[in-house]
Amino acid sequence: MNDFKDKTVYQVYVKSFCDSNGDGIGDIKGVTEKLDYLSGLGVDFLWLNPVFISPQNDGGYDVADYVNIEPMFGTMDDLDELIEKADEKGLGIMLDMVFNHTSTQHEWFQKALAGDPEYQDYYIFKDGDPDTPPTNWVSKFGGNAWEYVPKLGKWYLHLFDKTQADLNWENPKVREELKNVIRFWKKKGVKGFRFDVVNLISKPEVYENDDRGDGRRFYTDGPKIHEYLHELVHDTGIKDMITVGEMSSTTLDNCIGYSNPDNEELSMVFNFHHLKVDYKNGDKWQLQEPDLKQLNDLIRTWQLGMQENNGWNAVFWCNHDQPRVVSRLGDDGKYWKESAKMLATFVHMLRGTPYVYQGEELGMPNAHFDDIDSYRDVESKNYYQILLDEGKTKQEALEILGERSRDNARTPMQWDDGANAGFTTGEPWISVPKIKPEANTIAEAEDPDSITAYYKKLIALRKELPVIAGGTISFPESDDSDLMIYERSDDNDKLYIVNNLTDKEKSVKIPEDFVNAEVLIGNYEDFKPEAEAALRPYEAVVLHKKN
Ligand code: TEU
Ligand code: CA
Repeated sequence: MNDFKDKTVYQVYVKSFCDSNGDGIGDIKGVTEKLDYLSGLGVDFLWLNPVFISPQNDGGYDVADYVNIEPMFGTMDDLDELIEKADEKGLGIMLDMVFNHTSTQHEWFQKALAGDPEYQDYYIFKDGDPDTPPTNWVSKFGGNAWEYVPKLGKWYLHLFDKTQADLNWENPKVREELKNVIRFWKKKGVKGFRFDVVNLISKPEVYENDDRGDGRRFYTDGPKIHEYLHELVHDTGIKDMITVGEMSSTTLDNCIGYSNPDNEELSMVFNFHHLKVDYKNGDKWQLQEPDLKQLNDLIRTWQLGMQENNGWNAVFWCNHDQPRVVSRLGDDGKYWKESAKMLATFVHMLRGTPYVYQGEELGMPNAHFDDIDSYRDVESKNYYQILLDEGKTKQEALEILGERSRDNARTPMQWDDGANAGFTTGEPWISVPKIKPEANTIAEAEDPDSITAYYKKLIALRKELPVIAGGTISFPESDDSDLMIYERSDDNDKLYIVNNLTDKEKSVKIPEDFVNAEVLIGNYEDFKPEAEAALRPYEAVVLHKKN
């Protein structure tokens, strides 16, 4: 079930990738136009963010019709063409299945609103009086997670925006409808699926207040989650396709369950624990410096835990919800190139299937927006208001958004250094960051030492040297959390990977076996693999020996 170890997935946030018709919004034809660029990177799959009919209250994660294309992104013919042309270049298309909730514009929800009890049972409606929501659960986008519908005298659950109503997976009809969506796209020739917040679909039997938190403990990795996933995958016959689940606030044990091939659930999972090491008190909206000790511990625990139990991770730093990693854990100023390459090495040498998010391979930085009007994301706008209500000044609130907003990742793909970075000939729906115009595809194609060139090497090495895809991972004893060190090994080869996570010079002890070993790849010239080796700021190096 896991033939995806030597593959690399590239994520395309269609809305910001390439605009083919000058309306300022990226579209499916734009992706087709750039297939040469994408296949040139050496990646195997393209995961497209949702392109289905949607009012776009949450960037397409509010789906109103799962089997038709949102006109701003193009037509079904456009998607058919993309699937076909991508296939010719050896690129498989993966679609994003948002099955925890639908848009309130979806026909099912509209029928429910019109009073049809059959469709009310597609969602989670609870009777109640208008002043007291059924529980105190908090929406991931802020505020209470229930919305009252006066004419029905009922509340409905929305773990995200109030226009994203949670589906009732207890209802077998709902499960069958969603299977039909998978069957439809499978027939179209898509090669895989990403399942949005899929570990939130199984809700508890009893809805009760959470006296210790925001309610997530009741529905995260919920009671029937493994059963539902197995059923979805088994009944649609997709167990041999690439499938990745987005797992919100999950546990290692559950992720082993989701991805161990014996269970016939998913081929791999995303978790986000390593992307919370700069959350103060676990709160995304409170800033702190990244805790490198915690980062080291999390990587070690998850890598070893998944390995021991035959689980499989999707490994990544970036997606459309996360700030740009070079700004976050690296340095988008002085050590821009070095830190971007080090972070790439870190992820691509781990045990797991790597995901590259558009623009990451260019070292695109955070948006660095300095006014609220530049933001587009519903979560960012909600939290701006919440932060002001909590007593923060506008300046403070903007500073937090500057670090944490999802829009940091959603700025236009930088094709060149011209107007709007070559993304559109019109007015882009969101602006290009002011810094780093040099992070563009033309400049990087010309520079053999570019961040893109480095990503290409990493992606190619995965196919050339099997130990990267299939080797075991181990972690030497180390008490220096400024460094991320690990070893990969199979019958033929072994690798020693050292990453300096800081802008300081560091020294590292190289084990005897690897002293004077070949440097497979690194982000500086002339690394000397001596017993006591010197590392430059953000230096990454992979040492290679025959086993
Ligand atoms: O995201 C799930 C999710 O919980 C987050 O990454 C979320 O953006 C973050 O926790 C908020 O602080 C997925 C999609 O990737 C995201 O774009 C959607 O908004 C969300 O589900 C709802 O469909
Ligand atoms: Ca367009």
